Amino acid sequence: MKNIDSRGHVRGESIYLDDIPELRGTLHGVAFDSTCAHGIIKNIDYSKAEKLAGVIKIITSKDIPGQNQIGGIFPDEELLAENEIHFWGQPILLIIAESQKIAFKARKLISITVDELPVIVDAREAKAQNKLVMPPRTFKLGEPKNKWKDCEFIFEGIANSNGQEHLYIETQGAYAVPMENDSIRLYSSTQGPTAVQRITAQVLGIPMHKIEVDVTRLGGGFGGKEDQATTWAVMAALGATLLNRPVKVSLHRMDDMRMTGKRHPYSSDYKIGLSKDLKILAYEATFYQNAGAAADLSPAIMERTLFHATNSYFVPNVEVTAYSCKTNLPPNTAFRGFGGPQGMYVIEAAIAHAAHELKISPREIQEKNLLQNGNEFPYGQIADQVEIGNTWKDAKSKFELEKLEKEVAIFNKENKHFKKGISLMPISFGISFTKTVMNHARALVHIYQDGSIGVSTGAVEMGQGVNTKMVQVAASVFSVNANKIKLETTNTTRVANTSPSAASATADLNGKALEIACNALVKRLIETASKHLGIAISDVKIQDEFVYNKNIKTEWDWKKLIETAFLDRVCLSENGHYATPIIHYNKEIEKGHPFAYHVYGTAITVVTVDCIRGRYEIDALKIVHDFGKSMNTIIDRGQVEGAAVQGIGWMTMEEIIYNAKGKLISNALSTYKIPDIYSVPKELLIEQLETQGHELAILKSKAVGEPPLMYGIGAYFAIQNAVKAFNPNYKLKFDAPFTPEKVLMGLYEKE
Ligand code: LUZ
Ligand code: MOS
Repeated sequence: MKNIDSRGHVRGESIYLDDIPELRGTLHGVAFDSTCAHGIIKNIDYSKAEKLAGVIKIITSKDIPGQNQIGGIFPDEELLAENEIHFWGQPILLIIAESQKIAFKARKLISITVDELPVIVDAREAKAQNKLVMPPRTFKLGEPKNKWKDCEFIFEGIANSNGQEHLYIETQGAYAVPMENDSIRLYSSTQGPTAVQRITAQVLGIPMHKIEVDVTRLGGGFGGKEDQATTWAVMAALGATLLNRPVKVSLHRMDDMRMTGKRHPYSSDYKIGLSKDLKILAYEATFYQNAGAAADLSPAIMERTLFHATNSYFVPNVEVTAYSCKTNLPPNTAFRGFGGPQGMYVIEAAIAHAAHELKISPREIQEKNLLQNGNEFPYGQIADQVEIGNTWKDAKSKFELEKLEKEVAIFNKENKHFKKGISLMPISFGISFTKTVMNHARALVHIYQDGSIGVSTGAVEMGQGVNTKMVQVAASVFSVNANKIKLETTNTTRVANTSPSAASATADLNGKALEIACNALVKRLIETASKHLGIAISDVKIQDEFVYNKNIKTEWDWKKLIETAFLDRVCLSENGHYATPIIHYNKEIEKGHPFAYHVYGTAITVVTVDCIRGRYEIDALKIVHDFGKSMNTIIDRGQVEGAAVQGIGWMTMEEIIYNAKGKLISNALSTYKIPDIYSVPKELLIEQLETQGHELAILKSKAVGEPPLMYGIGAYFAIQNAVKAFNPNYKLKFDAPFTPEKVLMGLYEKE
């Protein structure tokens, strides 16, 4: 089935926040933000700005009717800074004007004096000063401390990975419209409508039922709108409440880049111990997560780093510890993979390090330690239905790995100024919110009396195709044509208390809820048909919009069935609720079964490095991916392609730079490079693993949003192998992204 949005997208008719027609009298909000990263506000002078024609109001923290508090996990983040500033770009005032242009002009007229305080931008420095968001956490399996003496080889080192800008095409924004009786309708470009509703209620000091959040779709989220869409929605609602007029806040790209958090940079220590036959006997790692100036989702992200610290390998003795370090950067936040990639990168670095010293290919180590059924993860879950070995085997055979390796070797022998590198990257990603209580969803289904169907769920469409999948679920349960089904906007009045669309789990959670609702309706319809047609309930079947008696088609079509049920006063609406079974987790002992299942895959990456210029191209990315039984191959392949390229961007070229004072230097698309059409792999092959799929995946079609991002990690090691092929003096470093500058330095590094 084609993506239901493709026609609208291509014709420019799809509705994003800025496409919502503005009501007469709509005002525009722009944040005035801090120009230093840490300090105490001494004085703010906005008298000139206030007098500018078209400026309606300058809102300060004192105008907030409820709590000046937007923290999602911990209450540690003000909407508008009152006294102390914690990061460069922190909102201090909200300017409301007749147009955004006027508001921007007014912003330039505001002056502020701040008593500056010391700025910390580095996670390890924050840890040294004991500035932590929360106490550290440790996952442990076996006894690594006692195991080192049994290891034939031990290697230790440091691996750093940098942040990543979400760069959703649609920037953050919201539009608030005052309704009667102090209610507000809030259109928000958010992955988490309920989070927006809850925090807005808190800031305005009103109950949640006064706020209706409505989301048609997002122009991309990638995690950046899981928690941080809230800020802007709350600002719009605050303006609308104080002025009783519609208020829109829609961020300029550079404001968005400066004021919002990104993927967390990590600096990590690793220690890996291997036996003579290359079994990983012990692994220790300490992760220093750069959380930024407030908790945001950092504690949960830190947790997922620990969950994925051993990637696709079984290691019998593991001890991994993570610190969430408080710095003066914008609060870092969810980003596709949610800390998982940062954890996986470190063990891959440890393996690359070991292989380098032992003068073997990393894949010999990788292959010997792949996870198998019955293995225990460091957090206690027992691996089952493991597919990593199958994807690995398939990748090797389908893509003729040995031939590829030979070609690379020959190329490197024959070429002086160009070198190729190859790597393998296995992935295993746990599916479920790691916080068990978040794993539930609801769906509301109406069958209208003409037989057409309206579906509302808690899922937010952000380009990932979840709405198309929801249509497929309803169409398959009802056995009707997809054109009978309309996907409604995501709206907190229709579907309440939702978890954000995140964790790759949106189609599973909302799809299962929808399946439950549809099945309940089908049951009622079957009873109706049975009663009127005199067929035993067990013999009635609805198929392809007809009622069947056993396998014989009756006269009754879908329309007749619905009409009759309606006249029989049968309820044609249903609210389905789903909560993932099986999963549980005990934080006290750091053991449990947090994931419904895992997604597996293996990628082969081949690169060519230009050893004069330090530039590189990704020649090929060849993937065997475990889709389960994909319910929509086009959409799912699109997710794999997009995620893999995003992962490559993170590992190779996207370089977020803050200076020592905490100012974002890579603050626009001229200074922050993301993969373009020239930097995607020249050859991108995706093979589906033959598998039955998993019962807890919707229609056995596994979650696909985040896992393939981690294929991109392979690019780092492929480039490194090419650099090694050119320069025997190159000293192994794990400092992503591997930018052309770093490649060049590596190519000409001396003994
Ligand atoms: N968000 C969240 C996520 O709140 N919890 C998670 O476990 C998660 N995992 C991936 C992406 N977003
Ligand atoms: Mo996400 S990182 O699944 O919002």
